[in-house]
Amino acid sequence: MVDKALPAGVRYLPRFLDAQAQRDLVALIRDICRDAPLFTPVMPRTGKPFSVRMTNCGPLGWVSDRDGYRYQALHPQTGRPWPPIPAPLLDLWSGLADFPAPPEACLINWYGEGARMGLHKDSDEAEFAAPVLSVSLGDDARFRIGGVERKGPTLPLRLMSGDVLLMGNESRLAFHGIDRLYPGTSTLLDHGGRINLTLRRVNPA
Ligand code: MD3
Ligand code: FE
Repeated sequence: MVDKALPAGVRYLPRFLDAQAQRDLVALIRDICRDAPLFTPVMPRTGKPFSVRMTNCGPLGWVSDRDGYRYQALHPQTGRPWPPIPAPLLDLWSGLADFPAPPEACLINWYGEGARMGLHKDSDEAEFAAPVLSVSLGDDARFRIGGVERKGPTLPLRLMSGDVLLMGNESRLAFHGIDRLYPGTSTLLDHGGRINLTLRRVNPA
């Protein structure tokens, strides 16, 4: 089983969400994007645009611009607070995260054809005792996870629509990224592409 080869601290729940739960989430995300439009983040200093578009829901949202990476309470373009995290996602966290406080941020990543996310670690949070909970929707993607050092072996994992992945403990600060999409592998999204949701605790409980 692929599960056996996963790094310590990773919990992989393939197809945890059934087709109806996936459709319900897509409808909720569509509403969120009407209020908090997707934006194209840029790399700190260089200003190079990401190929992934993003938005957030929750009291805090993750942003990247020329000034750096950070969490903030307001959408960078509308200046409004992010919409709340929908109840089904809060329930998912309560059921799976094994952490006594709710997530503060849900980063919504939208991948079109050709979008990818380079190897990185998620370290802008102040609370690493909480896991990151990820939900994949739409087209399959090749995810890659390594260790806490950038060098060293990485393990590829094909993420599919409805998959839930929890990164806690030893894996919380592991390097990871998305190598590529497999276009046309899901009919969930009308125009194809992939959505990834990551629920995060930012501040200590
Ligand atoms: C492993 N997103 O938003 S989700 C990100 O599919 C991010 O959009 C990818 O990496 C995506 O930061 C991967 C799976 C994931 C999320 C967070 C992690 C894996 C992780 C944190 C630590 C280790
Ligand atoms: Fe990440």
